Amino acid sequence: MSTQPIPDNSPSMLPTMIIPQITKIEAITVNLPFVTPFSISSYTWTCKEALLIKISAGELSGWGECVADPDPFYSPETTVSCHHIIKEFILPVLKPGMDFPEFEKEMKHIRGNMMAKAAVENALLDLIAKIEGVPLYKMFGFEPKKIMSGISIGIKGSIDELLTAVQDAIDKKYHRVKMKIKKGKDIEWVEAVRNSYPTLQLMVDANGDYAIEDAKHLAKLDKYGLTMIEQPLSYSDIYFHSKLQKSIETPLCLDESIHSLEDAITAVELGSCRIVNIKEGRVGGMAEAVRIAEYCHKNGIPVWSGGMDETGIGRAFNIHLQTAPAFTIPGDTSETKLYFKEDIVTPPVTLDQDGYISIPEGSGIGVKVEEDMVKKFEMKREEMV
Ligand code: OSB
Ligand code: MG
Repeated sequence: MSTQPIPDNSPSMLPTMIIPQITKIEAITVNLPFVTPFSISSYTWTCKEALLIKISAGELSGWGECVADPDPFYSPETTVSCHHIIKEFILPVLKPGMDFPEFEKEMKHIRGNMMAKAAVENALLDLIAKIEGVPLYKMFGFEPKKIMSGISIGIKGSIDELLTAVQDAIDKKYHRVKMKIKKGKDIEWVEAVRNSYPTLQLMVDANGDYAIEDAKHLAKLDKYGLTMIEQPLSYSDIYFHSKLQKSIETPLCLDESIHSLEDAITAVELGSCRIVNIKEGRVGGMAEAVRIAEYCHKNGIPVWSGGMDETGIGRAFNIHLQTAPAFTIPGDTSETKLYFKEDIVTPPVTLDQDGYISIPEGSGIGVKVEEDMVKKFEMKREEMV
Protein backbone atom coordinates (compact mmCIF):
# COMPACT_ATOMS: atom_id res chain seq x y z
CA MET A 1 0.00 0.00 0.00
CA SER A 2 1.31 3.47 -0.73
CA THR A 3 0.15 6.43 1.31
CA GLN A 4 -0.26 10.19 0.94
CA PRO A 5 2.74 12.28 1.99
CA ILE A 6 2.40 15.45 4.05
CA PRO A 7 3.60 18.85 2.70
CA ASP A 8 7.37 19.46 3.02
CA ASN A 9 7.01 22.53 5.19
CA SER A 10 4.57 21.00 7.67
CA PRO A 11 3.82 22.03 10.40
CA SER A 12 3.32 25.26 8.47
CA MET A 13 3.88 27.73 11.32
CA LEU A 14 7.35 26.55 12.26
CA PRO A 15 9.64 27.85 9.46
CA THR A 16 9.31 31.47 10.63
CA MET A 17 10.76 30.70 14.06
CA ILE A 18 14.28 31.84 14.88
CA ILE A 19 16.46 30.44 17.67
CA PRO A 20 16.92 33.31 20.17
CA GLN A 21 20.11 34.47 21.91
CA ILE A 22 20.49 31.95 24.71
CA THR A 23 21.96 33.05 28.04
CA LYS A 24 21.93 29.76 29.95
CA ILE A 25 21.08 26.07 29.54
CA GLU A 26 20.65 23.86 32.59
CA ALA A 27 20.15 20.11 32.85
CA ILE A 28 18.35 19.15 36.05
CA THR A 29 17.64 15.57 37.08
CA VAL A 30 14.64 15.27 39.40
CA ASN A 31 13.19 12.30 41.19
CA LEU A 32 9.52 12.39 42.24
CA PRO A 33 7.97 9.55 44.24
CA PHE A 34 4.88 7.93 42.71
CA VAL A 35 1.71 7.70 44.80
CA THR A 36 1.62 3.97 43.90
CA PRO A 37 4.11 1.80 41.99
CA PHE A 38 3.40 1.55 38.24
CA SER A 39 3.91 -1.84 36.55
CA ILE A 40 4.11 -2.69 32.86
CA SER A 41 5.01 -6.10 31.43
CA SER A 42 8.72 -5.33 31.52
CA TYR A 43 9.23 -3.39 34.77
CA THR A 44 7.79 -1.69 37.88
CA TRP A 45 8.62 1.94 38.63
CA THR A 46 8.18 3.41 42.13
CA CYS A 47 9.26 6.93 41.19
CA LYS A 48 9.71 9.21 38.21
CA GLU A 49 13.29 10.16 37.49
CA ALA A 50 13.35 12.76 34.75
CA LEU A 51 15.98 14.91 33.08
CA LEU A 52 14.69 18.47 32.67
CA ILE A 53 16.20 20.93 30.22
CA LYS A 54 15.84 24.63 31.01
CA ILE A 55 16.84 27.05 28.26
CA SER A 56 16.94 30.71 29.22
CA ALA A 57 17.04 33.89 27.19
CA GLY A 58 17.38 36.68 29.75
CA GLU A 59 14.37 36.62 32.04
CA LEU A 60 12.41 34.01 30.09
CA SER A 61 12.97 30.24 30.28
CA GLY A 62 11.66 27.34 28.23
CA TRP A 63 11.41 23.86 29.75
CA GLY A 64 11.64 20.41 28.23
CA GLU A 65 11.20 17.05 29.96
CA CYS A 66 13.13 14.08 28.68
CA VAL A 67 10.85 11.03 28.81
CA ALA A 68 13.69 8.51 29.13
CA ASP A 69 13.76 6.50 32.35
CA PRO A 70 16.94 5.88 34.35
CA ASP A 71 16.77 2.30 33.01
CA PRO A 72 16.44 0.83 29.49
CA PHE A 73 13.24 -1.16 30.23
CA TYR A 74 10.82 0.81 28.04
CA SER A 75 13.28 2.25 25.53
CA PRO A 76 17.02 1.93 24.96
CA GLU A 77 17.56 5.60 25.89
CA THR A 78 18.17 6.47 29.56
CA THR A 79 18.37 9.73 31.50
CA VAL A 80 22.18 9.41 31.54
CA SER A 81 22.52 8.53 27.84
CA CYS A 82 20.28 11.51 27.01
CA HIS A 83 22.34 13.82 29.22
CA HIS A 84 25.46 12.73 27.31
CA ILE A 85 23.90 13.12 23.84
CA ILE A 86 22.42 16.51 24.71
CA LYS A 87 25.67 17.89 26.13
CA GLU A 88 28.10 16.52 23.57
CA PHE A 89 26.06 16.54 20.36
CA ILE A 90 22.76 18.42 20.47
CA LEU A 91 23.67 21.67 22.24
CA PRO A 92 26.76 22.28 20.07
CA VAL A 93 24.52 22.60 16.96
CA LEU A 94 22.35 25.30 18.57
CA LYS A 95 23.25 28.69 17.10
CA PRO A 96 21.33 31.92 17.73
CA GLY A 97 19.76 33.25 14.53
CA MET A 98 19.35 29.74 13.11
CA ASP A 99 15.80 29.10 11.96
CA PHE A 100 13.84 26.09 13.13
CA PRO A 101 14.08 23.98 9.94
CA GLU A 102 17.87 24.46 10.00
CA PHE A 103 17.96 23.31 13.60
CA GLU A 104 15.88 20.23 12.76
CA LYS A 105 18.14 19.47 9.79
CA GLU A 106 21.24 19.58 12.00
CA MET A 107 19.49 17.33 14.52
CA LYS A 108 18.85 14.75 11.76
CA HIS A 109 22.61 14.36 11.45
CA ILE A 110 22.56 12.84 14.94
CA ARG A 111 21.13 9.36 14.59
CA GLY A 112 18.30 8.15 16.82
CA ASN A 113 18.27 9.45 20.40
CA MET A 114 14.82 10.89 19.85
CA MET A 115 14.08 11.32 23.56
CA ALA A 116 17.22 13.42 24.01
CA LYS A 117 16.29 15.51 20.96
CA ALA A 118 12.72 16.02 22.14
CA ALA A 119 13.82 17.45 25.50
CA VAL A 120 15.88 20.17 23.79
CA GLU A 121 13.46 20.87 20.93
CA ASN A 122 10.50 21.19 23.28
CA ALA A 123 12.38 23.51 25.64
CA LEU A 124 13.22 25.71 22.64
CA LEU A 125 9.62 25.73 21.41
CA ASP A 126 8.38 26.65 24.89
CA LEU A 127 10.96 29.45 25.07
CA ILE A 128 10.11 30.82 21.61
CA ALA A 129 6.37 30.73 22.37
CA LYS A 130 7.05 32.60 25.63
CA ILE A 131 9.12 35.21 23.78
CA GLU A 132 6.27 35.61 21.27
CA GLY A 133 3.77 35.70 24.14
CA VAL A 134 1.56 32.95 22.68
CA PRO A 135 0.42 29.54 23.91
CA LEU A 136 2.28 26.64 22.34
CA TYR A 137 -0.77 25.25 20.52
CA LYS A 138 -1.32 28.64 18.90
CA MET A 139 2.25 28.76 17.63
CA PHE A 140 1.42 25.54 15.76
CA GLY A 141 -1.71 27.15 14.35
CA PHE A 142 -4.17 24.98 16.31
CA GLU A 143 -7.42 26.02 17.97
CA PRO A 144 -7.97 25.52 21.70
CA LYS A 145 -10.31 22.72 22.75
CA LYS A 146 -11.20 20.61 25.76
CA ILE A 147 -8.89 17.61 25.90
CA MET A 148 -10.26 14.11 26.40
CA SER A 149 -8.86 12.14 29.33
CA GLY A 150 -7.66 8.57 29.52
CA ILE A 151 -6.13 6.43 32.20
CA SER A 152 -3.41 3.79 31.99
CA ILE A 153 -3.87 1.21 34.72
CA GLY A 154 -0.69 -0.69 35.53
CA ILE A 155 -0.57 -4.44 36.10
CA LYS A 156 -2.09 -5.18 39.51
CA GLY A 157 -1.59 -7.99 41.99
CA SER A 158 -5.09 -9.37 41.54
CA ILE A 159 -8.16 -9.08 39.33
CA ASP A 160 -10.07 -7.54 42.25
CA GLU A 161 -7.49 -4.77 42.56
CA LEU A 162 -7.80 -4.14 38.82
CA LEU A 163 -11.60 -3.93 39.03
CA THR A 164 -11.32 -1.42 41.86
CA ALA A 165 -8.99 0.75 39.78
CA VAL A 166 -11.35 0.56 36.78
CA GLN A 167 -14.33 1.55 38.95
CA ASP A 168 -12.35 4.54 40.28
CA ALA A 169 -11.58 5.64 36.73
CA ILE A 170 -15.23 5.36 35.71
CA ASP A 171 -16.31 7.37 38.77
CA LYS A 172 -13.91 10.14 37.81
CA LYS A 173 -15.39 10.15 34.26
CA TYR A 174 -12.25 9.11 32.39
CA HIS A 175 -13.18 8.76 28.71
CA ARG A 176 -11.21 5.60 28.11
CA VAL A 177 -9.52 2.93 30.18
CA LYS A 178 -6.29 1.24 29.20
CA MET A 179 -5.13 -1.78 31.17
CA LYS A 180 -1.65 -3.18 30.99
CA ILE A 181 -1.39 -6.88 30.24
CA LYS A 182 1.34 -9.48 30.10
CA LYS A 183 1.53 -13.24 29.58
CA GLY A 184 -0.51 -14.94 32.30
CA LYS A 185 -2.35 -11.74 33.22
CA ASP A 186 -4.32 -11.17 30.05
CA ILE A 187 -7.45 -12.99 28.76
CA GLU A 188 -9.00 -13.73 32.14
CA TRP A 189 -8.23 -10.21 33.37
CA VAL A 190 -9.76 -8.57 30.29
CA GLU A 191 -12.79 -10.84 30.56
CA ALA A 192 -13.35 -9.79 34.17
CA VAL A 193 -13.27 -6.10 33.28
CA ARG A 194 -15.45 -6.56 30.22
CA ASN A 195 -18.06 -8.60 32.12
CA SER A 196 -18.33 -5.89 34.77
CA TYR A 197 -18.34 -3.00 32.27
CA PRO A 198 -19.89 -4.11 28.96
CA THR A 199 -19.86 -0.66 27.30
CA LEU A 200 -16.61 0.76 28.65
CA GLN A 201 -14.15 2.09 26.05
CA LEU A 202 -11.41 -0.39 26.92
CA MET A 203 -7.99 -1.17 25.44
CA VAL A 204 -4.91 -3.13 26.47
CA ASP A 205 -1.17 -2.44 26.30
CA ALA A 206 1.30 -5.36 26.34
CA ASN A 207 4.53 -3.34 26.04
CA GLY A 208 5.99 -5.97 23.75
CA ASP A 209 5.45 -9.05 25.90
CA TYR A 210 4.31 -11.40 23.11
CA ALA A 211 5.81 -12.99 19.98
CA ILE A 212 4.21 -13.76 16.62
CA GLU A 213 3.85 -17.38 17.81
CA ASP A 214 1.25 -16.05 20.28
CA ALA A 215 -1.04 -14.87 17.44
CA LYS A 216 -3.75 -17.45 18.20
CA HIS A 217 -3.65 -16.63 21.90
CA LEU A 218 -3.95 -12.89 21.21
CA ALA A 219 -6.89 -13.53 18.84
CA LYS A 220 -8.83 -14.68 21.93
CA LEU A 221 -9.03 -10.98 22.82
CA ASP A 222 -11.17 -10.33 19.73
CA LYS A 223 -14.39 -11.18 21.50
CA TYR A 224 -14.05 -8.44 24.13
CA GLY A 225 -14.61 -5.45 21.85
CA LEU A 226 -11.34 -3.71 22.70
CA THR A 227 -10.63 -0.39 20.98
CA MET A 228 -7.10 -1.63 20.32
CA ILE A 229 -4.19 -3.78 21.45
CA GLU A 230 -1.12 -1.59 21.96
CA GLN A 231 2.36 -2.91 21.14
CA PRO A 232 1.72 -6.66 21.55
CA LEU A 233 5.05 -7.64 19.95
CA SER A 234 8.65 -6.57 20.47
CA TYR A 235 9.55 -2.93 21.24
CA SER A 236 11.48 -2.74 17.98
CA ASP A 237 9.20 -4.68 15.65
CA ILE A 238 7.11 -3.36 12.78
CA TYR A 239 7.12 -6.32 10.36
CA PHE A 240 5.64 -9.06 12.59
CA HIS A 241 2.92 -6.68 13.72
CA SER A 242 1.81 -6.56 10.06
CA LYS A 243 1.43 -10.36 10.11
CA LEU A 244 -0.37 -10.27 13.43
CA GLN A 245 -2.78 -7.53 12.30
CA LYS A 246 -3.85 -9.79 9.40
CA SER A 247 -4.73 -12.63 11.75
CA ILE A 248 -6.63 -10.64 14.35
CA GLU A 249 -9.77 -8.46 14.20
CA THR A 250 -8.95 -6.01 16.99
CA PRO A 251 -7.02 -2.97 15.71
CA LEU A 252 -3.34 -2.97 16.68
CA CYS A 253 -1.65 0.24 17.82
CA LEU A 254 2.09 0.85 17.83
CA ASP A 255 3.90 2.72 20.60
CA GLU A 256 7.54 1.67 21.24
CA SER A 257 8.31 0.94 17.55
CA ILE A 258 7.51 4.45 16.29
CA HIS A 259 10.35 6.97 16.60
CA SER A 260 9.78 9.13 13.52
CA LEU A 261 7.49 9.95 10.62
CA GLU A 262 9.43 7.35 8.59
CA ASP A 263 8.57 4.65 11.11
CA ALA A 264 4.91 5.69 11.01
CA ILE A 265 4.89 5.51 7.19
CA THR A 266 6.53 2.07 7.32
CA ALA A 267 3.95 0.82 9.83
CA VAL A 268 0.96 2.22 7.95
CA GLU A 269 2.16 1.04 4.53
CA LEU A 270 2.88 -2.45 5.86
CA GLY A 271 -0.50 -2.57 7.63
CA SER A 272 1.22 -3.16 10.97
CA CYS A 273 -1.36 -1.15 12.91
CA ARG A 274 -4.63 0.70 12.41
CA ILE A 275 -3.98 3.26 15.15
CA VAL A 276 -0.82 5.10 16.24
CA ASN A 277 0.18 6.20 19.74
CA ILE A 278 2.17 9.43 19.40
CA LYS A 279 4.42 10.42 22.28
CA GLU A 280 6.07 13.73 21.42
CA GLY A 281 8.87 12.81 23.83
CA ARG A 282 9.59 9.56 21.96
CA VAL A 283 9.64 10.97 18.41
CA GLY A 284 12.05 13.90 18.75
CA GLY A 285 9.61 16.53 19.95
CA MET A 286 6.45 18.42 19.10
CA ALA A 287 7.24 19.16 15.45
CA GLU A 288 7.76 15.52 14.42
CA ALA A 289 4.75 14.52 16.54
CA VAL A 290 2.60 16.97 14.57
CA ARG A 291 4.01 15.67 11.26
CA ILE A 292 3.16 12.07 12.24
CA ALA A 293 -0.32 13.18 13.31
CA GLU A 294 -0.91 15.00 10.00
CA TYR A 295 0.33 12.04 7.97
CA CYS A 296 -1.86 9.56 9.86
CA HIS A 297 -4.89 11.86 9.63
CA LYS A 298 -4.45 12.15 5.89
CA ASN A 299 -4.33 8.39 5.58
CA GLY A 300 -7.29 7.49 7.76
CA ILE A 301 -5.26 6.29 10.75
CA PRO A 302 -6.54 7.69 14.07
CA VAL A 303 -3.90 8.83 16.57
CA TRP A 304 -3.82 9.51 20.29
CA SER A 305 -1.34 11.00 22.68
CA GLY A 306 0.55 8.54 24.85
CA GLY A 307 2.23 9.46 28.09
CA MET A 308 5.33 8.48 30.03
CA ASP A 309 3.87 9.32 33.42
CA GLU A 310 5.58 12.67 33.05
CA THR A 311 5.77 15.46 35.59
CA GLY A 312 3.60 18.48 34.85
CA ILE A 313 6.09 19.71 32.24
CA GLY A 314 5.80 16.73 29.88
CA ARG A 315 2.09 16.44 30.66
CA ALA A 316 1.57 20.03 29.44
CA PHE A 317 3.28 19.28 26.11
CA ASN A 318 1.00 16.24 25.67
CA ILE A 319 -2.04 18.44 26.30
CA HIS A 320 -0.98 21.09 23.76
CA LEU A 321 -0.23 18.39 21.18
CA GLN A 322 -3.78 17.10 21.37
CA THR A 323 -5.18 20.34 19.95
CA ALA A 324 -4.01 19.02 16.55
CA PRO A 325 -7.18 17.88 14.72
CA ALA A 326 -5.73 14.39 14.12
CA PHE A 327 -6.13 13.45 17.80
CA THR A 328 -9.57 11.84 17.76
CA ILE A 329 -9.07 9.13 20.41
CA PRO A 330 -8.64 9.84 24.15
CA GLY A 331 -4.98 9.62 25.15
CA ASP A 332 -3.11 8.58 28.28
CA THR A 333 -3.65 12.03 29.71
CA SER A 334 -4.68 11.69 33.30
CA GLU A 335 -4.85 13.74 36.45
CA THR A 336 -1.56 14.71 38.11
CA LYS A 337 -2.70 13.26 41.44
CA LEU A 338 -2.95 9.78 39.97
CA TYR A 339 0.86 9.76 39.91
CA PHE A 340 2.15 12.47 42.25
CA LYS A 341 1.26 13.91 45.63
CA GLU A 342 3.33 16.96 44.77
CA ASP A 343 4.38 18.10 41.31
CA ILE A 344 6.86 20.66 40.01
CA VAL A 345 4.32 22.78 38.11
CA THR A 346 1.08 24.62 38.83
CA PRO A 347 -1.74 24.21 38.19
CA PRO A 348 -2.00 20.40 38.29
CA VAL A 349 -3.97 18.52 35.62
CA THR A 350 -7.53 17.88 36.81
CA LEU A 351 -10.67 16.50 35.17
CA ASP A 352 -13.88 18.51 34.97
CA GLN A 353 -17.23 16.89 35.77
CA ASP A 354 -17.40 15.42 32.26
CA GLY A 355 -13.86 14.06 32.38
CA TYR A 356 -12.28 16.76 30.20
CA ILE A 357 -8.96 18.52 30.74
CA SER A 358 -8.45 22.21 30.01
CA ILE A 359 -5.36 23.62 28.36
CA PRO A 360 -3.21 25.47 30.89
CA GLU A 361 -3.47 29.19 30.25
CA GLY A 362 -0.46 31.38 29.59
CA SER A 363 2.25 31.56 26.97
CA GLY A 364 4.38 28.55 26.01
CA ILE A 365 3.27 25.36 27.75
CA GLY A 366 1.06 27.48 30.03
CA VAL A 367 1.96 25.89 33.36
CA LYS A 368 4.29 27.61 35.82
CA VAL A 369 7.37 25.62 36.80
CA GLU A 370 7.75 26.01 40.58
CA GLU A 371 11.50 26.34 41.10
CA ASP A 372 11.26 25.56 44.83
CA MET A 373 9.56 22.25 44.02
CA VAL A 374 12.18 21.50 41.37
CA LYS A 375 14.86 22.09 44.04
CA LYS A 376 13.01 19.83 46.46
CA PHE A 377 13.13 16.88 44.05
CA GLU A 378 16.48 17.71 42.44
CA MET A 379 19.23 15.06 42.36
CA LYS A 380 21.69 16.78 40.06
CA ARG A 381 21.98 20.12 38.27
CA GLU A 382 24.49 21.11 35.64
CA GLU A 383 24.97 24.33 33.71
CA MET A 384 25.64 23.13 30.17
CA VAL A 385 25.86 26.58 28.55
O1 OSB B 1 3.48 2.02 27.23
O2 OSB B 1 2.32 3.78 27.28
C1 OSB B 1 3.18 3.06 27.79
C2 OSB B 1 4.24 4.51 31.17
C3 OSB B 1 5.58 4.24 31.16
C4 OSB B 1 6.12 3.57 30.09
C5 OSB B 1 5.31 3.15 29.03
C6 OSB B 1 3.95 3.44 29.04
C7 OSB B 1 3.41 4.10 30.14
C8 OSB B 1 1.99 4.35 30.30
C9 OSB B 1 1.56 5.46 31.22
O3 OSB B 1 1.12 3.64 29.83
C10 OSB B 1 0.97 6.58 30.49
C11 OSB B 1 0.73 7.79 31.36
O4 OSB B 1 -0.21 7.77 32.14
O5 OSB B 1 1.49 8.76 31.26
MG1 MG C 1 2.36 1.84 25.46
